[in-house]
Amino acid sequence: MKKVGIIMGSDSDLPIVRKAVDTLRAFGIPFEVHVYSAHRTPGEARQFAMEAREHGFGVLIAAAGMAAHLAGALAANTTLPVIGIPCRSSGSQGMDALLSTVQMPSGIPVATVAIDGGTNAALLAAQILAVEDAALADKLDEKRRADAATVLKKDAAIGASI
Ligand code: RP5
Repeated sequence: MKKVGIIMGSDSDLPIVRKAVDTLRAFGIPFEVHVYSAHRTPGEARQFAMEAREHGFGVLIAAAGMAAHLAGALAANTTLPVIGIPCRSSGSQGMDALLSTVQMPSGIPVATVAIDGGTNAALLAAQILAVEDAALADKLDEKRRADAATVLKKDAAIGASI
């Protein structure tokens, strides 16, 4: 199976990245985690993206806060799908990172998940890999069924608690 590359702009983004890591682990998807900043280490971020395909990656996830250019900077240097996680790390509640990540110019797409959306970033990465992996697609279907069952259990219980 192709690997998922998870890049964060700072180790202060780790609590959000942890959610993505836990989700990928639960599905048995191989991954690598790195700290490369679009601003502080632009050369390393660029090189990682340029070599990602030949190094066996299928999807990249970029987590960054504030003026969050990491996802876009990676996307500029690869045609692998790039998923951006805007992180809440300033007084702007993550809106700064959301707009910086989502407002890409035409030609260089970034699939942006919710502010601090580490779990969905990993699920989207899994769904992309599952296009060519039937066993992984089955695992994703099973998770959807389990999640639905959890909601229906809550529905059954809600009447009694009100
Ligand atoms: C961004 O600036 C990082 O992704 C992080 O969310 C934010 C703050 O970084 P630190 O000052 O905590 O290293 O580039």
